[in-house]
Amino acid sequence: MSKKVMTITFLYQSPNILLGMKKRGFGAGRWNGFGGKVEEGESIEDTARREIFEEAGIHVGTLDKRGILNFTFEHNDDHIEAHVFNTKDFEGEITESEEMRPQWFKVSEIPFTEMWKSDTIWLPLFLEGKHFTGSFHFDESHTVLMHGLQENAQL
Ligand code: 6OG
Repeated sequence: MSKKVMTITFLYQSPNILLGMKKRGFGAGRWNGFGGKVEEGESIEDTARREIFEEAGIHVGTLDKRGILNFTFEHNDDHIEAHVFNTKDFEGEITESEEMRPQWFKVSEIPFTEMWKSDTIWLPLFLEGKHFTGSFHFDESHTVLMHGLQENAQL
């Protein structure tokens, strides 16, 4: 099993959340947070900063680590360990990139039907300000076959 460590970062300050429409690669056609793979020699937080800069053109301030999620798939050996962050402050102008089209949403208007189905399960905890760990197992059409999710006092 090949494990890939990845980041997912949101800019969330109730009632607004910044999502990006993924334009290419894994998860294309879905709204998501910003992020990608941790590269060799990079800390996970460095990755979160680099990816949101590459994908949305902004430099972010304090990053709040909010969750660790494990994603596995019935049809292959991939294992994604995703580290979920929130940030409330940023510098620069939010800009569309080749990979992402950023857009602000009201929390009440988050487009869950155009996101990973598992987001419906864990994003509510994120929005409530909780810390969490979870595991999600998907079939080939990205339906969630099994999952576990727990709230943690801290990570
Ligand atoms: P690149 O491979 O394009 O980064 N990602 C997921 N995000 C959510 N919400 N659910 C999932 O369930 C995900 N699997 C991966 C991590 C891929 C980006 O997609 C995220 C990265 O931010 C399976 O570099």
